[in-house]
Amino acid sequence: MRRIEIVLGDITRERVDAIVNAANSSLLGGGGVDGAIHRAGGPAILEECRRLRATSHPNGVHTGEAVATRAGRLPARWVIHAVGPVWPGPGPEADERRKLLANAYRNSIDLAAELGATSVAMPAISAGIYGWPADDTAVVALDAATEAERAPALVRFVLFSARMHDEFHEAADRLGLDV
Ligand code: AR6
Repeated sequence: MRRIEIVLGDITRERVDAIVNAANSSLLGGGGVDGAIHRAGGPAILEECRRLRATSHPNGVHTGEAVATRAGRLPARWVIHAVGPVWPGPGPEADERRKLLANAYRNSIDLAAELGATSVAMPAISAGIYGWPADDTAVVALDAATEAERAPALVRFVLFSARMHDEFHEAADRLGLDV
């Protein structure tokens, strides 16, 4: 049985098998949750990201895809670096990029399952610096978590603000989810 949780908190403190990072395609760090994860986890995470760039991902990670590293000093075992799309503003381009956002959530959940994680914590991908509307990323995230073919037993959304936490709960209500 898959359980979905929605909590308010700092993802770097999560005691789960894997946490998801809202990264960028360079994998070389940034602000927001990416900056917080690298600060809290220490340089081992960036070293591994650099190794991935030097070997399997010379051109970076495409939007919608995800790769895993160990988690350095974090309580989690793995960090899954997912790349979400930048919000283009409303219109047909947003519909196209929404598929990439769904891929980012789905591929992260799938990779967590592939690693053998029984629990994964996820942030609101693209909803900060990349500007994606909070209500929309919440629906895409919860759809991905319910529809993923394989997933850890626990998928926990860890939201950093009361507003984002409320948006996820409202989306869960609209989708009729028991969270
Ligand atoms: N725990 C949980 N959520 C957090 C935390 C935290 N410690 N810190 C921030 N958030 P963002 P994006 C929330 O901007 O929009 C970086 O520079 C934040 O409030 O981190 O996908 C990357 O390198 C927001 O709701 O990611 C990329 O260049 C959510 O995490 C770019 O930003 C995502 O916000 C990615 O932008």
